[in-house]
Formats: sequence, structure tokens, C-alpha cells
Amino acid sequence: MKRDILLHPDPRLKKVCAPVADLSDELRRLADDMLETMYDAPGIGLAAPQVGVLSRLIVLDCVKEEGAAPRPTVMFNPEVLAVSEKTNVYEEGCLSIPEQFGEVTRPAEVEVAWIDREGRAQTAGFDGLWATCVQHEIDHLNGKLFIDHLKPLRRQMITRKMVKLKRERARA
Ligand code: K1U
Ligand code: ZN
Repeated sequence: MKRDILLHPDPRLKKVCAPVADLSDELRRLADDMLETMYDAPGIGLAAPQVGVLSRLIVLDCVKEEGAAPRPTVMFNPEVLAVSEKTNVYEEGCLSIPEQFGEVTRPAEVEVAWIDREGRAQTAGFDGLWATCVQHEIDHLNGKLFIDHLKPLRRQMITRKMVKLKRERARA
């Protein structure tokens, strides 16, 4: 089932999310719904607070090549274990901030630990778009948006545009 994606500004997008204690069928269903919502958007990642659930769960699939097999990835309680000194700049977007983009500098490589959909502990290294996206999604779990990495003036400008967009959508 596709879920509605919250739009910034929304207080739920600023909250630190709670760790998932036990994997349940309900949480697995939420992960499946989030993947469906992400592919439909379309996007390359989604975090639970973006669908109004304040739990530490993210999904991602950064395979972009035409015809390549998809790699739906579900991470409960993801944790960054190590980051590279080398950084990468990427023009990021966010499904909670449609049509707004900004350059964000982040570590180019990260090592992440998480619990997968089947409840198994996993650890892996990520680079390229996967590294950017997993950091963007983990930021969401800590109440941080990509615009929080931008200069205050740019952040205010984007937030004003979003307030206007939400007002227009509410009227329609
Ligand atoms: O968290 C989100 O809001 C999803 C976001 C993830 C993200 C994008 C760019 C850099 C870091 C993280 C998106 O998926 S925005 C949409 C997007 O980037 C995209 C959509 C279709 C094809 C390719 C990319
Ligand atoms: Zn986002």
C-alpha cells in the first residue's frame, strides 16, 4: 500500500526517531509500503518519518541504470560505523521538499551496520550515490533534512517556497 509523503515544514520531520525493538509483521509491512511509495514517487530512498512513522527504518535502491536488476534495501536501526576522509558533493533532492535541490558535501564512503528485513545483522561499505543516499536517509532519522546542510539564507528561501506550496495544495 502506497503511503502519503509528509512535506516540509512538518514537526514530525524534525524529530529524532526511536530504535526498532523487535521486528514484527507490521514493521515488515511498513518497509514494503515504503519501498512501494519510493518506487512510485519515484525516488532512490525513503525514511519512516517521511510517512509519519517515528521509527528508525529506511529503504533505498540507488540502481539507476536502465535494465539493471533493482536492489530494494531495507535497513532497521542503521548506524554509521565509519566514514572516509574523502568527501563528495552531490546535488541532493528530497521527496519531502519537491522540486528543490542543493549541493551537499558528505563523506564519499561510509560503513553502515543495520538489521535487514529478515532480522539478520548486516554490515557493508557504500560509495557513490549509495553513500550519499544512505547518509541522507539516516539524517532523516535524526530529524535532519538536506537543507540543514545549506547556508541559512538558501534554507529559508526553500522553506518559504514550501510553505507556499503546502498552502496552495491545501486550497486545491
Ligand atoms: O529521502 C528522500 O527524500 C528521497 C530522496 C533521496 C536522495 C536523493 C538525492 C540524494 C540523496 C538522497 C530522493 O529519492 S529524491 C528523488 C531522486 O533523487 C531521484 C528520483 C528519480 C530518479 C533518480 C533520482
Ligand atoms: Zn529526504
